[in-house]
Amino acid sequence: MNNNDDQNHTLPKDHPRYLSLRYRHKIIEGMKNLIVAEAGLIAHGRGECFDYILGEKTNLAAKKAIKAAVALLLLAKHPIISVNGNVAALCPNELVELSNKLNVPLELNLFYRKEGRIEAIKNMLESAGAKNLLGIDETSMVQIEELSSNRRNVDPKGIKIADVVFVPLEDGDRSEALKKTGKKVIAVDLNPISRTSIWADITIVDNIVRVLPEMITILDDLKNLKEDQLLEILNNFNNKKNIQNVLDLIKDYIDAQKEEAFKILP
Ligand code: PTJ
Repeated sequence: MNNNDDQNHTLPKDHPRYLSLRYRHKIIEGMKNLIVAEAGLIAHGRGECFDYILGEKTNLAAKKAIKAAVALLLLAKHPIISVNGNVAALCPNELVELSNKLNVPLELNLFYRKEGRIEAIKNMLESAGAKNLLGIDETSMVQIEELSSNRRNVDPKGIKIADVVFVPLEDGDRSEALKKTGKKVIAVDLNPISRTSIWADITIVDNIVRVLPEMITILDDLKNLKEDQLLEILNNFNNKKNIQNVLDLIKDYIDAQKEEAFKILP
């Protein structure tokens, strides 16, 4: 009898949706290995939908947000990169490379707790070369009172004392809660009008699989800048305006598709 484990994930490289399918299968494999929560599949699907109407490429607004985000991470005193199951499954190597190059720890902070998940994600990231992993020892966790979800349990050496929290894709209430504790939030979310996107100080509306490599490249450009030059980048960045530009871009993209989409027909 067939079950979910019998699916054949061999992907022909010339498939027109090859990349999209490859990432979809990483999420499915991640779920089988406990890295991704069941709801992570649905979250990924929602992301794919937004990615489609953004043209599946990094837009100018995202590039500006990425530059501001890297500047803020370089200026921060106690920055932290928060990790959930989807990000660990989609791009563990890039996550670790960014963490190591910035010398910023990765903290596991999961919405869905399930036995074995922390261990599975830890193993995945350590195989990718992670040196500085927090959020592993559940007995030493402290709480962020402003948050009601599982994410309230944080590492006393990480999110708890952080001044800047980099939050790749996730559910909605955390940017708001983190901001109420005086922290700055950098979010990556393909949905430009999610609560996460609206509350964040810097919102990168793009796919995490493209964002992390771009951040690594930009980091090489910015790492030798002086503090006042980094501050200038931040001062020139307006998050609300940037998100509004993304919304305009979606409108323009959909308008263009009224003709473009049909060009694949003979
Ligand atoms: O691993 P856990 O337990 O911490 O759970 C992680 C998920 C993602 C399941 C949890 O945070 C969740 O349920 O998130 P939501 O509320 O579904 O929100 C996910 C957001 O990420 C949505 O706004 C999606 O559009 C967006 N998104 C999904 N995939 C990507 C993405 N944004 C950027 N890149 C993606 N690849």
